Amino acid sequence: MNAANPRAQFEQDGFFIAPAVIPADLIARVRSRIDAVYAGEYETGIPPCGNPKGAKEPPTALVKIDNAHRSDRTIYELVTHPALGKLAAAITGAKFVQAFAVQMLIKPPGGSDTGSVGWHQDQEYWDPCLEGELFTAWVAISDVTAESGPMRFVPGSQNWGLLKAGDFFSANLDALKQRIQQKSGGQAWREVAAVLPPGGVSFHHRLTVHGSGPNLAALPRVSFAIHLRTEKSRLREGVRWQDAGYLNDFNDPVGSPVCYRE
Ligand SMILES: O=C(O)CCC(=O)C(=O)O
Repeated sequence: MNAANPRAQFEQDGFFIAPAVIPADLIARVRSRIDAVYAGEYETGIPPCGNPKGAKEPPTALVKIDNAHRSDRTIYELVTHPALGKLAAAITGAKFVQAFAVQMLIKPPGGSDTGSVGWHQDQEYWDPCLEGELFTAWVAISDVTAESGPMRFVPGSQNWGLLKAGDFFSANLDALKQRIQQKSGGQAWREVAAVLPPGGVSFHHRLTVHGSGPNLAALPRVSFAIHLRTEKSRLREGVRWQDAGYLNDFNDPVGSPVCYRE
């Protein structure tokens, strides 16, 4: 791991694991707002995608709530924290970094594979709408240990091209691995777990293969995946924002806040 040169590390591996960059007091405030949003309390009056009425019971499967930063000011503060934007710019060499979608993720304890995320490349989901330099900052809110089902990255897979062989929503990681390896032409497969303290952040390229297994720890694994773009990205010709699902219009400062500008 080349911690002294995050950009070189990101280019080589397709991901970079940073130490804690978000202050502990903000993480603590965000943690309580996650429970509020999960329960359906929307501070700004704007509901997130995928949780219209809120939930009464603790989750038993992976919870993925999109764009909670539009619903809650503390979560917006996390997404726009200057340390995050600065590091994102350093990793990519960008002049401009903007968030265009945010996933709030709760992986419940209990070891069930309903908490797993299947191997995939993020670009599989964005490709119909977006092109260019896109990547993700994944922020740990809880302590993400080897037992809690951390994200795992396949180093170098950002160079395999867009394979369209993954599936975020499948728990059959072995079958997906086989399919992806086959489509990649039999590339060597190695996995690195992104173990992170609360406030720690990992960054991954749009084509890096990643997934995660069940949470075998005692507490929920809680995080945000903040999807980012640089000035070298764009909405595809002919695509309209109203057809872009959970992706926020780049011209909407609430949905797509600017995280860094040179
Ligand atoms: O949280 C996970 O385990 C997977 C998240 C993910 O797929 C992403 O951040 O792109």
